Amino acid sequence: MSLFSSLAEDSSDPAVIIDGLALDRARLRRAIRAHLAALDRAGVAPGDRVAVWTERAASTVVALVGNALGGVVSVPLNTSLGARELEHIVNDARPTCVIASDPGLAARTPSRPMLSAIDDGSRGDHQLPDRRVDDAPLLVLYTSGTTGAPKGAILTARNVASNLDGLARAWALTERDRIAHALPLFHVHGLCLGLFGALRVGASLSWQTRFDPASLAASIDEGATVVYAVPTMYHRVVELAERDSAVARQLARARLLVSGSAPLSTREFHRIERACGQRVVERYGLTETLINCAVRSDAVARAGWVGPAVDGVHVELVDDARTPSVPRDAATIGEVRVRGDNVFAGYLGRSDATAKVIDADGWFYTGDLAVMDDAGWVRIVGRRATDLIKTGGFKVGAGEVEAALREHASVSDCAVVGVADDDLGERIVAFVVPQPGVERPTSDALIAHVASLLSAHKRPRDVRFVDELPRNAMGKVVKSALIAKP
Ligand code: MCA
Ligand code: AMP
Repeated sequence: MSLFSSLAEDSSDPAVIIDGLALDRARLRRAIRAHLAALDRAGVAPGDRVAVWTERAASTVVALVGNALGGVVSVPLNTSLGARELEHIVNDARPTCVIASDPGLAARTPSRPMLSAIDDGSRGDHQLPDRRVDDAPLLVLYTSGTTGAPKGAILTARNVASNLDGLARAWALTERDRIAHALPLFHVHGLCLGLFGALRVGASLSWQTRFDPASLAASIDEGATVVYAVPTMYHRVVELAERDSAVARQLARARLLVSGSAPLSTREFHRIERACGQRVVERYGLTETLINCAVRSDAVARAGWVGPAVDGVHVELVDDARTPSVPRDAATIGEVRVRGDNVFAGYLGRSDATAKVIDADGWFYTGDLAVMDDAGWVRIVGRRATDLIKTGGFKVGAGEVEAALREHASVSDCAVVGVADDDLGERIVAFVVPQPGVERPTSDALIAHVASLLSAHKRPRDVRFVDELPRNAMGKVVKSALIAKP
């Protein structure tokens, strides 16, 4: 079966609606043909890696879908990438070329040949290449770890297609659905589940390129049946729905509200149910494994539970010795490990790091701590690493932010932690020891400094100046003491 067979069929429903502008299947096919012709002219061959600046525009959709169909491996780039992170990704992924429409973005990646994504010179409706579901790489997605720079997770066509098929069964997705989301296209959630997921089942996608709670809710009135969002977005939508009954009525009309990328708090789950009568369906995944567990649309969602394994995924809880002896009693905590076609092909050029997370039997160790009940439902209760922060649904390594802060001349020492936050889930807070004899920087200057080197979402939201950091007898910073600080 091919990856996006629905694209070949015509439908009265648009394939993608971008900020209200509809792109039907014939128009999308034409734009993709033109894109593939441009890749050809640039000498890009199947299997090559091509970086795509994920601008908030139709050109991004065309480039990402076109690359997938042409067998070209996309490396999506967040448009807010700072200098240090961009340099790392380009050096690590070594893309054959970079796709950008915006001249400002094109100028930021000067050492690579540049392609403008929509070259609409072509006329007529041509057939698209038939991309089979194979084990060749489809995407390289950069994801943060506890230490060091982000690693490129290689996802194959089979990883993505098998997982999307499992999710389509879990949520009874069909070509009659319209999925609405306001997520970026440089991560699994917006790109794989949202864009590729809609195309795989033949549903239409309403992509809002900027998140606005009222517009996301309004998309349901405009025909969306399913909403994909991170908990921060649901938090902001329900704040609005509590004040505005029209918004609550819009939410009530959705067939399915799906939350993922971070835990949806019990409080928000109940608030949403009170406001609009809908129980949000949670699902749980990682960049490296796509989605492991999902509450099915025909089940009764329970606050805090992410549901059973998605079809095709094996999910187990293991103890510290990696033995699957953890009872399914909804109380005993173990680490989640998963196996199946969903598990990625490894980190680009990092067999050492890959070997740490995948064992000889193909089990991937998530680092997430959970309990399981006797029906196989999973509740995530924490994670092994304290140096990983989930903020607004984005994963951020504390070490990466600390390294960026240390590049500032006025920082002598620092420690970065995630502090519980009603809106973002976790808020990045930096504790900074100023360099003696140097003028103390403002918080805003340090925040802007981090944003200039990394992505905007990796910037601290708070900077606290301290004389020294709490350390244990081994000299290691005691982060729990910092998190506990008021
Ligand atoms: C503000 N901005 C700045 C600064 N201050 N830029 C530079 N320096 C500064 N000092 C800019 C930002 O660039 C941005 O601009 C705008 O201000 C607002 O940014 P921000 O404050 O970060 O937005 P927010 O309101 O905090 O964003 C909340 C959000 C966002 C919309 C919910 O966190 C979000 O999109 N989350 C989605 C995360 C996601 O997709 N995760 C999937 C991971 P501009 O507006 O121009 O950008 S995949 C995954 O986890 C797995 C597989 C799974 O299970 O799904
Ligand atoms: P990422 O690498 O950005 O895909 O982040 C993956 C991590 O997000 C997982 O290891 C979990 O810690 C967290 N995560 C994703 N979805 C959920 C969820 N529904 N509940 C709790 N944590 C989640």
